[in-house]
Amino acid sequence: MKTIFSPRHAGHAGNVELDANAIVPAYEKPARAEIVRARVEAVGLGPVLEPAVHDLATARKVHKPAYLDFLPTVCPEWEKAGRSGTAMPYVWPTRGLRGDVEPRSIEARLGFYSFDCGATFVGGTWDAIKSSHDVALTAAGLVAAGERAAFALCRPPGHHAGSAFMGGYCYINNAAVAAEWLRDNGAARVSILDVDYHHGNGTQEIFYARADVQVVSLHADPLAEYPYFLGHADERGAGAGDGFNHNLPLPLGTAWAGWGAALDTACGLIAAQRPDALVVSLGVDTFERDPISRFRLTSADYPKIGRRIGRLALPTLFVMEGGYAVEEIGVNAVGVLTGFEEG
Ligand code: FKS
Ligand code: ZN
Repeated sequence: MKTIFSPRHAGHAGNVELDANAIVPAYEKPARAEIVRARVEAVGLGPVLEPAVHDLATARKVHKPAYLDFLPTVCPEWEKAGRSGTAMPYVWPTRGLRGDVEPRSIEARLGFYSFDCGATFVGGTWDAIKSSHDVALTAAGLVAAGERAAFALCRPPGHHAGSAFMGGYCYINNAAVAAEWLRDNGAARVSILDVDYHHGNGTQEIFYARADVQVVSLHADPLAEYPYFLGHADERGAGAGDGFNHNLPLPLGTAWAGWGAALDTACGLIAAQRPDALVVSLGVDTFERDPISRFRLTSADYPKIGRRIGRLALPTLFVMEGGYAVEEIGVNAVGVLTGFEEG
């Protein structure tokens, strides 16, 4: 299968994150994407191509236009305010505060358009966000044109980004934009399978009231794990979308026995939906040695994930999400893709 990759991800670098009790270098760093690309080349998965430049017309359907317009203004405004280094949100309009009045200052607008402090900005961040979006749409185009599968090697990731908020290293929801674009280009029904360790709260929020995009997610139980405030099993969709959202939360410490069984359940739900295309939010932070996660999948398990997804026999777009065990991220992510091709 073809991989779409943009070197422009690399400008999103040198940012820091707040890690409970310390400011540390961001876990979501450029080496992640470079190591996955190197592994794609090492195993000869297929050609690695740069994305075409796309407009934001589809992104403006899944995100609030004012939110998208905000993203490229962050760094210029941050500098105008006399600040330097990483721009990071730190104050939010939570319960009891006004969430309907957009403030003027950049510090406040960062909080207005986020749910946590995990979406940070440095000089190259907007260009990387836009390139990641272009990667997803270019790869979606390959699937719409008849390829059995394509790999969007997105960085930054997207599944925590909702209609009007960023968070958890995510800005534009690449998988959601791709799913929406596939809907507009011949797919009557699309399913999204999110196998990242963390619940894809942004993807769920975006499609929650829709029946044409089914969202199925396997993730760590939000009672115990980030993003904490969404991802429970009783969230089944709303209105026309009732019954089209499926959460399979799993306990911390889950290994292949429990995870593989949940994947089987998820694939059954997808098969029953009979979608015209599948978008996989591919995170490999389910790995036993991931530094920020607590599942116990081994490198040998990732090809099994790919084989199971391949058995659905659907046109499939893989969209890169998380995975922070940088040394093994290439073997694990590409393991899913080679497993898919064998199956
Ligand atoms: C360490 C605490 C972890 C943020 C976790 C974000 C996870 C992001 C992800 C994505 F796919 F989006 F990249 N807090 N400071 O892996 O779900
Ligand atoms: Zn994750």
